[in-house]
Amino acid sequence: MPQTINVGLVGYKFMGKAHSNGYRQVASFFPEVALRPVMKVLCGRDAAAVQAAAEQFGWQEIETDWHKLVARPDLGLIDVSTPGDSHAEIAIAAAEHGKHVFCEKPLANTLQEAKAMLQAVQKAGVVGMVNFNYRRVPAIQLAKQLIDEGRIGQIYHWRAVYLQDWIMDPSFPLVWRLQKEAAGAGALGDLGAHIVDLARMLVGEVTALNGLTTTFIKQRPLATGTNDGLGATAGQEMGEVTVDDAALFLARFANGAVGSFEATRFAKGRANYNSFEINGSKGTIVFNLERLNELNVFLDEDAPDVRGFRNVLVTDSGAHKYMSAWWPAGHIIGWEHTFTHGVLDLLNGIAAGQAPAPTFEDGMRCQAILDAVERSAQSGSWVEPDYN
Ligand code: SOE
Repeated sequence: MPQTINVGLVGYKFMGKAHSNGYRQVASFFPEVALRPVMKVLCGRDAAAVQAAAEQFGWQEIETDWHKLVARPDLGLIDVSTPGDSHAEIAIAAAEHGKHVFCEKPLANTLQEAKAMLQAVQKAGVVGMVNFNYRRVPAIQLAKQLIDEGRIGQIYHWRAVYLQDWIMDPSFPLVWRLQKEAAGAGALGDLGAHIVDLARMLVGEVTALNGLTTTFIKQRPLATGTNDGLGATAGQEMGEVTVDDAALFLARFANGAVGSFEATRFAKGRANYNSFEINGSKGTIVFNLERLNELNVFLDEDAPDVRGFRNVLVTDSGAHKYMSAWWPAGHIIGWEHTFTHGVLDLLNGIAAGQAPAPTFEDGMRCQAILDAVERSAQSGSWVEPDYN
């Protein structure tokens, strides 16, 4: 009989749904997974809504108080899929109860919280993993492989944008993602965090940066009813937007590469445009989430007469990470598969007693970079991330 682990998930909206799908799919497609997740308890404050979500997603029980959830002796893994303002307290309490922790990105709302979370998992000796899901797009894994094999040579440039447009209407309400106390930051933390994490995985550590942030629409109608960004409606009263609408920065990496990063919610027509280009001494790699099964590459190693940019369809079960579990070559996968891949690596990591990347240490380092962007935006000068 395969070994199992009982999971308690806090949060049942957008991310709760995406994580639930990961737990549901993982053993069906990756039967070799070292620990099979039992979808034991779904947790949220509104009992009726959590009950409905538990039935929809396939959780056995519900709980309305996360303090009770993390104290349950039958649970081995706590998944934190709430807005950022509760990540630290839930994750720290879970670690103190000896639970492994899977936390939605970004790890925390502040660098101080991220450091406390890292300390808590280290002290408890439990696995702490952050769900930066784009690491687990097979095409991005191929980019990593090409870099690790030296096939694009020394990296000179990282150029990344993460663009959305869902809050451009000035009458769009002041949902939690636009409030600093709840979300920590705006486009910087929500979208910039993803491209920072990818840059750290693909290029290396950021040593210094110079950034700017801006808020184009400073007042918005307060949200009525739900405050979660999907079903929220605008009321009469106005409130202040306390996060950035856009953040841009230039960075230096430890290996000598230089990079540019842009995260915005004001790029008309770009619903979820996450793209990067890496230029090395022997090749170039281009990725665009809208074509997530493809990697565009230019490699000097090709014969000169056919050398040029080519699109690799990253769906080959023999050649491409995670793809042997899914469909025959050419049968593409989607955004939700990245969550299944994350859950797979998490469960294998727990079984092996080793936190898979991105660990809480990676999450803290990402937070240090976001923190540095905010400090630089205020001072107007180059700053160094505080990793200590
Ligand atoms: C909303 O901006 C959002 O869902 C982010 O929170 C996710 O992390 C990103 O993957 C897609 O956009």
